[in-house]
Amino acid sequence: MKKIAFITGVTGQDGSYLAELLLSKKYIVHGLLRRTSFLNLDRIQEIIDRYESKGLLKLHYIDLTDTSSITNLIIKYKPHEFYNLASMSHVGISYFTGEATLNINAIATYRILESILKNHKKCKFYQASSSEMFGSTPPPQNEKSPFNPQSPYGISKVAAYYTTRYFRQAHGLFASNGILFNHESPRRGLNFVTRKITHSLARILSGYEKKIYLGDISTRRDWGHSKDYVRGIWMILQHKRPEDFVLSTGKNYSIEDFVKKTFKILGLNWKKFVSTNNKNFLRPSEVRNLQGNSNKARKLLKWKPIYNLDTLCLDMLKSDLKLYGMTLEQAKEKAKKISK
Ligand code: NAP
Ligand code: G4F
Repeated sequence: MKKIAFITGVTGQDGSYLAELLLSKKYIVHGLLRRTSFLNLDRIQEIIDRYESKGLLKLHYIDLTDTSSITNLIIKYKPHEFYNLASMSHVGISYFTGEATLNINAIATYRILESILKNHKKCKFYQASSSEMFGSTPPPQNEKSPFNPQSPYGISKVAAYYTTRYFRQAHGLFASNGILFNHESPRRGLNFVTRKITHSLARILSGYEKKIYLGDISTRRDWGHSKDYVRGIWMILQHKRPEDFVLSTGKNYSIEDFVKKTFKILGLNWKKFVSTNNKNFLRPSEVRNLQGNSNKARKLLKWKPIYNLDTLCLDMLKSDLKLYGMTLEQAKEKAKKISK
């Protein structure tokens, strides 16, 4: 019998890669998405075209503030695995939308777990926890490091993390947290810093923009590739016991390093094209330094990332250049002209 998986946040970066991975492993995937005024299926259009008519991918509208919209689907389809990836995932925006962020990220996790407990206790549950929970705790951070969240987003993720542990410890659910450090890809949202840099650089070369306006570029992150991390997410639910795991590369770089690497691919001097410390992108409190220790996942799950920061930057830049009709070689030629 085919396994059935539910994915909230299927239209997002990780949700789309995870859906592809599970379909390649012969799962039947149910993607749970919210209603938007303009359909937002770009990241999953390819798998919709390939799998929906065969009944292998089904999409359902839900609302994370509406328990019955989720409960009805759990009762009807009895999923083997439930991946809770939906969230208001932008840290900077969470300072302006704190209440909604807590509702979607934290209380919805409680709603889903309570529904699983009442209606389908055998279902395994994955919670998308975040390195942002460590906040000001100095690196390296692992599963035992204390949480010191610095934003409404961080607070919401800590609440969801403990909710997941509570349903595991008090009620015996197979419920696990993946504590994932930053991971990026060509499908990353445009207002996260890495994609903003690669996408804006492609626009500069195409003549649509002159400069990239950033905030604090001295903060440090441990960046991996989403494709590597969704493989780890799946492995966490295949482990024999429900447990919490950090996924990270173990290396960290500043935002400035990311800018330098990306511009270097095209031989451009970044200082001519980047403006920093713009107040629109500064946060009331910063997470300055994230660097994960993922030894537990590497040992118990045999997980390890394939991409490093150089291959990640190249993948993202090439993809954004392609969006603007350029190959890497053509972009290098244009770069020579604009740097004169
Ligand atoms: P993402 O690209 O921003 O995707 C978020 C998904 O959540 C989208 O499908 C979005 O739907 C959905 N969503 C947001 N608000 C919703 C709501 N009110 N109701 C229903 N769906 C809603 O994020 P991601 O990078 O794939 O991250 C996946 C998860 O991992 C998130 O929970 C994030 O917080 C967590 N995480 C991410 C990272 C990272 O570095 N990427 C690291 C640690 C943890 P729309 O498409 O309609 O907006
Ligand atoms: O790309 P960011 O917005 O990612 P952030 O805040 O680290 O959050 C991401 O990673 C978390 C895991 O640790 C996830 F849980 C979360 O969902 C999300 O995926 O910002 C990275 C850094 C920050 O220090 C920010 O202040 O870049 C700095 N930054 C500087 N200029 C900027 C900008 N960030 C953004 N988004 N835009 C700027 O112009």
